[in-house]
Amino acid sequence: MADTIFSNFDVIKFEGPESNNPLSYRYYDADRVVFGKPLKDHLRFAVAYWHSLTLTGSDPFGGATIHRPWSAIADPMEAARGKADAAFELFRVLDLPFHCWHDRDIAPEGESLAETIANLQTIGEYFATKMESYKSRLLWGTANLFSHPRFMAGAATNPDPDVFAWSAAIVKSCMDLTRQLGGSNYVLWGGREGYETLLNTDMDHELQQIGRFISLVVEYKHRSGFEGQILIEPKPKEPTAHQYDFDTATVYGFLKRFGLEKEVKVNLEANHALLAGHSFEHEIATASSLGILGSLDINRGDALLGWDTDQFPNELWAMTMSMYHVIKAGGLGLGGCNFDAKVRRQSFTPEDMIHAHAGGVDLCALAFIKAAKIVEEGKLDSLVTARYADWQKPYANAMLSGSVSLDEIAAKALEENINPQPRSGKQEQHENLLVRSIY
Ligand SMILES: [Mn+2]
Repeated sequence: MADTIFSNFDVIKFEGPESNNPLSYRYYDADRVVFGKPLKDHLRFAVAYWHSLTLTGSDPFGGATIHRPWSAIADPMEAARGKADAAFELFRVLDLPFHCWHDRDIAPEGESLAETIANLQTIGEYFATKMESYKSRLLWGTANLFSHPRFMAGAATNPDPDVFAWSAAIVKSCMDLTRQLGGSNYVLWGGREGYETLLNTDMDHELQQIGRFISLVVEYKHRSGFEGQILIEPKPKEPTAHQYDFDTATVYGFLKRFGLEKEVKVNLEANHALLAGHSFEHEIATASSLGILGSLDINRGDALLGWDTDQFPNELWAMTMSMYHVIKAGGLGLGGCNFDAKVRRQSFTPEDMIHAHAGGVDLCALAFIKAAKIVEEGKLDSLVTARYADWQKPYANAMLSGSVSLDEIAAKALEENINPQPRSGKQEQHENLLVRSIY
């Protein structure tokens, strides 16, 4: 094992809620069986390579605070190997089943397109060797089509067709590596797929471009024999003023327009939901209703800051609601819970990184256990079922099934002189149920 900044830490173990060890799991008992399956298979936790190994704590007002020893290595490919050594040591310590990457997190850009792709393949082979001796597997791969200046006007939606072609070549190489490393999903995050101003933008043209791009990706998925899911990650804004993948409902709209709604699902992020003016559970429930729930990016935003802060989650109420809707949707399948979360700028030590993940994992595990209990007890469900019970009556059922017309409904309503009375929504009763189940 290489000596890295994470190598001196022991594996984080489940020690139960009474443990005084801050570097332990209190609630994440990976093998605990819930609904016939161990927690680790429900939650499928993943460590995000970019936040945990790449970002340095810099923000628009200040530079790096987090020391990355491999950054001091002059040869970029050696630096990438040093980073991978540290990454797999972090995965060992956290003992979580998966990790996720962008191509630029794991391998450096080359002097040409060919060299860039070759670099990725070389480091990919290094990853394959690592995965022989470490347990961590690939939840998903993705391409960084937003950092380099060539992407400043987008990737698939760029007015320059050469950028579209470059992006296609890069995405193909990332899909190939994801398949070779046994990844469960391939994610498309349109970092700059949007516009700054309509004054210089042909929106319809750009929408046609992104529709074609995703169709090409889906076609290549089938031809290359990749058995994982293709996912799009909605985000409403930032860095662009308006992104085309605004939220789940918007993504579904363009998937439907291009006939891709059975081929592509969504990777939902809590902070992106907030930026779109939604809750995380709203996005999960919407995706579930549309049949496109794919995977989760676990984090939280800051209601006071209003930008994408990607903090580790610590809100039990919100996460329990989210996990409740995940369970109601039938689970995450090939997806999982990826920590798209970063430590704060002042938390620059390797130990801070481990505290952050340990807490985030425990919060999600506890939320899942609580949500499972709420589903099992069935009290909340039965209140909701009761609210809609009258729809089981034959006349109501006929209105929904399409067997009666608008004028027939109108005639019957008049004939029976119906006079609906207000019914309580019982919101506080439902809220009390949730609070009593959580605390
Ligand atoms: Mn985010």
